[in-house]
Amino acid sequence: MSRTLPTATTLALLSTGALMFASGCGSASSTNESANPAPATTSVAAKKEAAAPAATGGVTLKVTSPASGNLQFEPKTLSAKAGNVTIEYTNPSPVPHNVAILDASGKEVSTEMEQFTSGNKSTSAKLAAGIYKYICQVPGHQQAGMVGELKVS
Ligand SMILES: [Cu+2]
Repeated sequence: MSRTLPTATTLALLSTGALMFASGCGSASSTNESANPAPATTSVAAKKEAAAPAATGGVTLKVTSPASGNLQFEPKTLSAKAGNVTIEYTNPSPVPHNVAILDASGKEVSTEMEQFTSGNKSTSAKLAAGIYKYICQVPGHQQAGMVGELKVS
C-alpha cells in the first residue's frame, strides 16, 4: 500500500554511486555508465550500506595470496592517501586467512574480518599518515610471512 519514500530512493542512489566509485578504482571497466542511476530495487542493500558508513569513500586496495596455500600476501607493500582505506582480500586457497591492519604500536585499527577460505572479504580503517602493517591473524601465519607494509601519506 505504501509507496517508496523519497529518502529511500536517495539512499539507494547514494550507495549505488559509492559502489561504482569504489569498484571503478582498480578494475578495467571501460564504459562510463556513471550517468545511469540503477532502478530503486536495492532498498535492502541501501540499508546495509547506511549501517556501515566507514566503507564509503576513500581507496580500495586489492590483496591476495597464492592458491597453493603459501603463507604470504601479494603484494607485500601497499600505499594510500590518508582517509578511509579498504583492503579487499581474496583468498583462493583452502587454507584459512584473514587481514587486519595494525598501527605502528601493533594495535589493530581495522574492522574485523573473519578467517575464511576460497573467497573474498574486505576490511576498512580510517588512517592518518604513517606506516602500518597488514597481517593474517591465523596463529603462526604472520610469523611465517603473512605480513605486509602499508604506507599512508
Ligand atoms: Cu593466514
